[in-house]
Amino acid sequence: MASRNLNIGMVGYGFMGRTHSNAFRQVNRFFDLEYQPVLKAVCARDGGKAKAFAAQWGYDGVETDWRRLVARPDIDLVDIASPNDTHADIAIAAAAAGKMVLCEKPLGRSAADAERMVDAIEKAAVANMVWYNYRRVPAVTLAKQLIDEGRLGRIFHYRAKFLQDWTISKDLPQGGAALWRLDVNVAGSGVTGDLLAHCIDTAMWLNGAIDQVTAMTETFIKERKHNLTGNVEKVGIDDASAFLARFSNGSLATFEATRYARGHKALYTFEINGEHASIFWDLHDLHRLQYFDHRDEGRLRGWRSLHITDGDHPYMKHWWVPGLQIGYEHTFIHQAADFLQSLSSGKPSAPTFRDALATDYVTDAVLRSAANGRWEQVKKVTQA
Ligand code: SOE
Repeated sequence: MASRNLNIGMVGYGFMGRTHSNAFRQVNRFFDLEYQPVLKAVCARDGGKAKAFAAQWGYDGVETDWRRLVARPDIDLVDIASPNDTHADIAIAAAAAGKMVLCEKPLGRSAADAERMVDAIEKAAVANMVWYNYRRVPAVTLAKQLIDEGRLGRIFHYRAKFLQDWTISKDLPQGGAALWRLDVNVAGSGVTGDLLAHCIDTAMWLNGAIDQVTAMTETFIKERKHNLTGNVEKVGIDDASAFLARFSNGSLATFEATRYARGHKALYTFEINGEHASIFWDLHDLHRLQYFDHRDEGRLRGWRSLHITDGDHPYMKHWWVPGLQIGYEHTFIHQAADFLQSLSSGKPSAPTFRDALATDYVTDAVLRSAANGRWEQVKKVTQA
């Protein structure tokens, strides 16, 4: 039974505002934690929408200016689930006000934004975390355990893809609610920051730092009507992005993301090939991990399809009975649980802002390489 309240101020009411709010509401029902999130206030410029969101998710009240939310003495933690162009200002102000700060990915629109955020957070010494939720898919966490146990041996290859198809129509406008991801001034980049950032975060968590990249990007639809101005404007985001990479451990990688892969909605996959074993994971089948171990007896050797629903699989003892699956929303609940647990243990919950800066360094290098056609070195994050 939780004994300490943690008052949450949520900024944003879109898709991510919902995933985070759901996590805060559910987490104490399934995890035994000292801290209990209390949904104090949701903040959005549109007061009507903020009120509707507050009623739907059970927030006590609303704010229409994030500066007021950040200044409120009754808020312990500011959670940033608003578009990318708001992340830095809110995080820096919240840290200066002594609040804990959680932030939706990517941390900044660029590494320069993210560096300022890391400085502010660390100067204020406040608890922080970035919502790279796919680390907490039980099958992905199991992949991490298997790699850390050395079961794959030396890693040779890492292959990741994140494929979508929702922006193929040239009539789709850019900008404004739901479509800010297509507006470069708000998003910072296209699929590089939105989708590849997930692949990069998981990849570096599983396989260590990335040293060098060479990339290509493309914007297939060059102009779109802008929802806020009503004018047809140049599209500044990358619609597709692919890169080759070298990891510090000597392994080679390919990464690809696009919103133009007809038939694919959110096909995030990765495959890792090691000396002894290989792993494959697929978001459309997220409760399975494919595992091949060359050391198995020859007659029985083959790809195993592990159903990650047993109590001895990561996180699963908190849910139903073996054989019953969980889904996408649970990854956010796991991340909330790990964060709340970290407040009790005093050990940071990854990915911290500093961890997420490393991902922004890679996405910056990818965009630089796509622009100049050369291999780019990736700037390294030093540990604080
Ligand atoms: C884009 O469509 C998007 O919603 C990303 O912004 C999320 O981070 C990803 O998890 C699913 O796709």
